[in-house]
Amino acid sequence: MNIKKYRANTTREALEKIKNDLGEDAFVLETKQIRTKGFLGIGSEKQIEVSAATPDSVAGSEPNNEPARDLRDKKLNLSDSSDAGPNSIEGGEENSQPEVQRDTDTTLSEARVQFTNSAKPAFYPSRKDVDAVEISSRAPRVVHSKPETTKQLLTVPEETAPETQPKQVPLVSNRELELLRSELREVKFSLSSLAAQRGTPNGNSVDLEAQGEIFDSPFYDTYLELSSTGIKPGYVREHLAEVIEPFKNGLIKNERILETVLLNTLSSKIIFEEDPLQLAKPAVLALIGSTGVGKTTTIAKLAARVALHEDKRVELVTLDTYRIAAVEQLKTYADIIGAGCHVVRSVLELEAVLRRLPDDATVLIDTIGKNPHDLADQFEISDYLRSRHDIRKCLVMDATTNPFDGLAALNKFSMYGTDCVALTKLDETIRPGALIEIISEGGLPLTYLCMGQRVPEDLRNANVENLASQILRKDFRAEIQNSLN
Ligand SMILES: Nc1nc2c(ncn2[C@@H]2O[C@H](COP(=O)(O)OP(=O)(O)O)[C@@H](O)[C@H]2O)c(=O)[nH]1
Ligand SMILES: [Mg+2]
Repeated sequence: MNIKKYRANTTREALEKIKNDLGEDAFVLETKQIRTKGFLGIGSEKQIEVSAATPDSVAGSEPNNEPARDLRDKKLNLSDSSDAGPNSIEGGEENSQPEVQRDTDTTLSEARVQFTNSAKPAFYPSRKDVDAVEISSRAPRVVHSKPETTKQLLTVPEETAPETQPKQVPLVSNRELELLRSELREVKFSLSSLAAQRGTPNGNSVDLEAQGEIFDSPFYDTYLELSSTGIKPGYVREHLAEVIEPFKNGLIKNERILETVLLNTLSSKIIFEEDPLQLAKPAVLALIGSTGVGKTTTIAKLAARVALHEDKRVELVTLDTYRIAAVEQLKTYADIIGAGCHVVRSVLELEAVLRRLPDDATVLIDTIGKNPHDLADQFEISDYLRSRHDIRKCLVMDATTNPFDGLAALNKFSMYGTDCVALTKLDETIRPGALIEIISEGGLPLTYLCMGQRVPEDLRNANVENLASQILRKDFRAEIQNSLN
């Protein structure tokens, strides 16, 4: 490798030297500004240092000589860069300014120089007396040299060696190695937790080898998107693993993967229950739950649906005498719907009202909203309701609740003998899947879905399709996509 470095006050001077020394076919490898040593830094001067090689030596670093030949056809212009700095190399065309990488540690700019005495392109403000060297209007190709070649390039012949040898930086620092090691540890950790999931609670083992493919396209997008709806990533992985083979066999199309995985996840994790109010024998339904989760509103929705759409008799009973407004709220709904309304203050009063009501009436009981961590004064009513198997107890859960509080509510309100769950405020969260694990683990069937304040429109019976379409709402997906990007 015959590489030489030339120093001069201007690039033009350096190029002249190169031309005289190496001939007109020489290649410029690098141009940089250096400072000559002075005495204790005094008297040091700025100079231009140009590294150049003859075509044979550069072509030799390529697997074949094609690029070198290509470059022979390209005219390159180098202007005097002593004013503008060593990196200021511009294209011959106006507004076209190809940048040449000059980092000799890793790359080698393949700019072939042809010296012309006539061309004087307008490159720099101070171009008046510059004898320009032509530069290609197209950006020169940056060639990544092989490690050995780089090493060789860094070995500068003695007579042209610069005062300060470029320092060879180690390829990987100790810190990077440490980081890599800790990342490896994390990967191992994740793999072992995956392995621990091989036996799922329902006995279906998850194929660990198949799970590896989950992290490849197109499965990984589905994994990310469904996980970000709040559905437990472990559930998503489990059901993604099931679609890998059908996808490979062409049984599932790419655009159906997400939907298929979601439907499979929901139907395998959640028990969906038919609306108990639709059964032949009208049911008595009590709504239980924390303050403000939507019990009274859901009662109004249910009452309106039964009374107005099914033209059946509806009786509303409220135990929520703690707030006057709560009684008024229920009475207002009862008036609009044309339902009976009864206010009771004790278990005895409740029992008396229930006994009086006709058998053909659909009875909806509104209970007091309570902090699930403070149910000490609720034992009487909870014992009563738990003992009444003919009264269905529906736990109302707000879908915006975080899973930990959801789990607490599910456990605490179980003292009422809760039989099913209504999920409200699905319209208020982009992570409607977050409570799915809680409901699934709790083992209670899901009965109703509420997704707004409108009575009775924003009420659906819970089933796989209704819940899936709520989770995949277009506006939510757009937000999820934004957050993923
Ligand atoms: N966005 C939305 N708001 C709801 C939903 N259900 C109830 N709400 C609102 O939540 C608030 C509390 O509802 P309420 O029925 O009084 O709760 P309660 O204390 O459990 O009886 C009210 O402003 C309702 O309009 C729902 O599904 N979506
Ligand atoms: Mg209420």
